[in-house]
Amino acid sequence: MKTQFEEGTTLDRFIYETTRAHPEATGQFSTLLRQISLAARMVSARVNRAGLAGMLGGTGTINVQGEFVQKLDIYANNTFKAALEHPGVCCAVASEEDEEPFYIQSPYRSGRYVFCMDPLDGSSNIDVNATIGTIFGVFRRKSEEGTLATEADVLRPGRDMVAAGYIVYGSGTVLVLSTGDGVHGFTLDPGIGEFFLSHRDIKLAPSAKTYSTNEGYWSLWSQELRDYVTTLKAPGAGYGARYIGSLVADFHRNLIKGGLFFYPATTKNPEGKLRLMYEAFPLAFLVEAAGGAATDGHTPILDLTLTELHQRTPLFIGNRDNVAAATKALSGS
Ligand code: P6P
Repeated sequence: MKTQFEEGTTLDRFIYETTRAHPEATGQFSTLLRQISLAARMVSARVNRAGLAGMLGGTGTINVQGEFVQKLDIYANNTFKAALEHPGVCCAVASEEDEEPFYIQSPYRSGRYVFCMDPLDGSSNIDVNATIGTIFGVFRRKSEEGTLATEADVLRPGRDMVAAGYIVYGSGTVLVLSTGDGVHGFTLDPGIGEFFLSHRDIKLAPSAKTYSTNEGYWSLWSQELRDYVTTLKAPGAGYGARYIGSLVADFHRNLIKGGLFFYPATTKNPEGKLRLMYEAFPLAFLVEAAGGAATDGHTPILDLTLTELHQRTPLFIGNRDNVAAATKALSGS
């Protein structure tokens, strides 16, 4: 029987009810979700005080992506890693901020799950108070629990992902999560530090009339993509454009209101800019669970396999028919 969650359900109750439906559950997955919630609340509190707590601005360092690291990036990265290390439910944490995976070892137990994350996506927007967020995905390890995890546990096909979500730190803090059975959103009540169900069973309509991309790269796009976008802008096509420049915020708007987001391959970034493991895979997991689709312009994102930790990919994601139309246009057919 599908558990119906009424408004006012806390995230904790959602976790309890969801895992209760799986008698074989050992409690590791519940603990993992609770630790994600804890880290999310800690990062939310810090992001919302950043201006006051001297957390704005850069650290003066550059990360493995060659991106200028903001103080909040480091705080978010360390906070999620610390929350996931000691409970013994994770064996590895792969982060946009770290060149190599963080393999959990003694004195902590090497647990069942591999956690991948962009700890603070859109961080270039921090100093202008635009919405930023954490994107994460979860795999079940392949190697034996209790042993040191290996690269084979981390470099996985997208279809191996068992859960994914994100937290947007905006006008409110919203955690959106799927464990494979629907997509649900929880809004933080900062007064009591609890997430409450606010977006039950998010579903995307087959199509939408919004597109979201950085058109400043027009001259770097393929001719097929320019021709496609021209049809969206044609008189009477009825499309609107929205672009924040923070993937997690652009995706969240489109998940709630509908829309096609794309960050394509360009002559400057032939592999695209966005990362496969901890941006495209989690968002593709969510969008498919909500009835949408995600491709790299040709192949469903979740059909791809990670071969390099920080591998990049073009990304077309959103309502099913919009993604299909864009993908068809890129094929030149
Ligand atoms: P551009 C933010 O830096 C980010 O990684 C994503 O969050 C966002 O979608 C993209 O880059 C924006 O890139 O080239 O449009 O500034």
